[in-house]
Amino acid sequence: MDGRDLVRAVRDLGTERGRRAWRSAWRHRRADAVGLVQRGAERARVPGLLTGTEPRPGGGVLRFARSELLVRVTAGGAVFWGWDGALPEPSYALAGSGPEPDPRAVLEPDTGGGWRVVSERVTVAVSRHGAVEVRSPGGTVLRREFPPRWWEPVEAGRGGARWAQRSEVAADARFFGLGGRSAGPRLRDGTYRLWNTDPNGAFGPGDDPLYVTMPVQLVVADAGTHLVFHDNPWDGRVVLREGEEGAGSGADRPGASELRMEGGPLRCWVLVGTPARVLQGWSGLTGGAAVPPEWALGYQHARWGFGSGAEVRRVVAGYARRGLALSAVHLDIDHYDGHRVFTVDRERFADLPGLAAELRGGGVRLVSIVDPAVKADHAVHASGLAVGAGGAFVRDARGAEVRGEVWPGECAYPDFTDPAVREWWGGLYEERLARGFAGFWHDMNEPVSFAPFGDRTLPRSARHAMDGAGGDHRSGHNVYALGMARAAWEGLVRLRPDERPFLFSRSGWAGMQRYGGSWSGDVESSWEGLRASLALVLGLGLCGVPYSGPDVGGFGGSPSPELYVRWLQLGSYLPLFRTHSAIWAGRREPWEFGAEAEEQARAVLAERERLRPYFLSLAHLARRTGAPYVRPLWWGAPEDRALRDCEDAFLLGDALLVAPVLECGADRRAVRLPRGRWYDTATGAAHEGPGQILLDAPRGRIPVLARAGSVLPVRSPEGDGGVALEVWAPARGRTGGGVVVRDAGPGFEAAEPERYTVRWAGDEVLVEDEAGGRVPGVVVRGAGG
Ligand code: MIG
Repeated sequence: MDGRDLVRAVRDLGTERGRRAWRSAWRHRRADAVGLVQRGAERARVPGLLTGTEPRPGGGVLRFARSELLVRVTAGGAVFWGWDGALPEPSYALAGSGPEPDPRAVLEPDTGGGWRVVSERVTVAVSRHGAVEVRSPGGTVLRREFPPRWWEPVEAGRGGARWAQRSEVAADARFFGLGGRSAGPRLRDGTYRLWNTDPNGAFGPGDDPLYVTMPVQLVVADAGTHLVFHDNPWDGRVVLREGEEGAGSGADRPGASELRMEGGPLRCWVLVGTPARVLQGWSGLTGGAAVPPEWALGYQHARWGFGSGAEVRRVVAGYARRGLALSAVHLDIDHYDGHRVFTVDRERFADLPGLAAELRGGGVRLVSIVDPAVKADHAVHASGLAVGAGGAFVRDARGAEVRGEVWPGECAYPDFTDPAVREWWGGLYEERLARGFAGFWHDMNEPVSFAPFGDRTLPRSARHAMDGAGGDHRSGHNVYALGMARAAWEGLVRLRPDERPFLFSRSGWAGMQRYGGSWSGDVESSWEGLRASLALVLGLGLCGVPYSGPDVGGFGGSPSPELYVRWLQLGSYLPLFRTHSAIWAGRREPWEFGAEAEEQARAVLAERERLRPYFLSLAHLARRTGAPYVRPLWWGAPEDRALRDCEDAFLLGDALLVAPVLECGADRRAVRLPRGRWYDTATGAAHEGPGQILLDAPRGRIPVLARAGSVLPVRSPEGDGGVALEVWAPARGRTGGGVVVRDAGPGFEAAEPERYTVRWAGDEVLVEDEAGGRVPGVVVRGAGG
């Protein structure tokens, strides 16, 4: 424990909750002392030399002296390989059973005694020592994985193997992903742990790991882009070192990544291609992202500590009176009865259905926080005990319920890796729907158990069903929140089949996008926190989770009006646009920051409303194509190194480039442009990329540029609530176009993409639909220049 933890631990002894947390932490330590098998002496192993091969669909099995490797290239170009008999299934990340093998991909001899599988999109080559290379169709090596090493207990029955694998990438490569990392989006040299963690208080750029970790790396280099996913939820570490060109005596030093896992299968998927292709492949593997309901793309206000229904009414009325658009209000744990999940404090929130209906009349939805831990004295606990053979809650190695300490007091934890438990839990949302809640916000699901020392989660020896496979918390921890999200999603779809659920979760793992999004958790109220919150959204998007956003203003502090407005401006271009704050933090209503800030906020909220159809279209496109709404500038030009290193701006869909102000006192900023013409949406001025320009960024706005030729759906200027197409003129002699998806309803109705082309016809910009028909009522901008 470091000094800060020690101080906290001693201080905690002075409170009842603190004393209970001490007891809980001791219990967990004891549980592990008796429940975790000591590994004893370990023996190291490497594959040894290749002894034989056997063809299989899409590749084959390569036998080595002390291991074997299955290589399979699939029809879509995704590559799977698994050591020691690992297969693609079972997997918590995959949406189905994985793509079919490519019938044309066969294992054939390579030079140097190795073997390879050649396919249209990728070549996989295996050396006779067990190194695996992924090459582009042109033969360039994108990634080289050295033979893995295992460490196994010498004595049988003392646990599985730990393993490590080292890889190399190009010297110019940049690393992204690994889930939500505050230090990103570009992941610099360092160690990144794979263990979902509540940082316990506000976090900044230096805090790692955070709530959502994933063994997913997106690597961008001149030679190409690839995504590598080690499908293994165990605790692990990734050590990254960027390469260097002309290092040492002028030779390149490759980029290096080393993965060390505490257990679990050694298997991985690799996707290669353009960023768009790679993300499309990833969403094909792990499932399309849930499309949030239309209202969840509007502005939302949350607070821990609203205190009462009356205060909620006051806040909502404040927005309405000032004509500030508000889409939803989120109730935190203080609306529960004694912090018990699925209850309501009837004194302070009397008639919640009435409040919900009243807000609904004004177009405002209610969202409920949902914590996984269930207080031991709660009726929900009793109902959980009746689930399946042994009850719904996680047990220890001796069969006793594992108890932890959370907000309600002593709690039990549903085992979301058990299908019967998921079904029971999903049914509990019926109570929430009956109270009038329209959406759900999952918190504390790393999962957290307060502890003055040791890990603030369940003991590693705690048992999980692991969907029939059986396991302990070492394998169940990182997929805990994923299972909770699945339970809620499936329950909500059962309970309310005609509406898409709105769900977002603090913790999660690869594949969580199937059930909803995420948010950046307790990001600190500082300029560093503002920057970190963008890094998280970008990083999660590149790991396949497109819907997320920060607590506007930061979680725990009182931002200055300037910081608040800058945060609101950034947040308004991110999918989840929500302000939130801790019970001890300053207010976040726009009018609390003075008249000037209020006016600036008004413009921000109005513009978000105008762009809401665009966000909805991006949500549908994210599900269909895997492309996140929020993309790094290099998305369409990964070979542009300057873009690769640009971390303070992003693309919103195909049409917009957003350059938030992330520095205190700035009133202009440099903006790096990808190739092509870009219009400053505030002035209409056209700029030609690639290159860097300087733009004004007065307190009231941040630079937003529109790509020439783009088409985006916006709220109609007629004020009738309809959708209009906004089109930005292509450069003369060029054409443009775009894909727009509109909601076909609040449910799962198929929404068909509409494709438009844009061209000059004489002095006019013409927009045509797929049938070549001229589209009327289009707002054309940028045609004057
Ligand atoms: O231990 O529910 O990140 O958004 O307001 C803190 C209270 C628990 C942490 C969440 C935060 C939420 C708070 N929760």
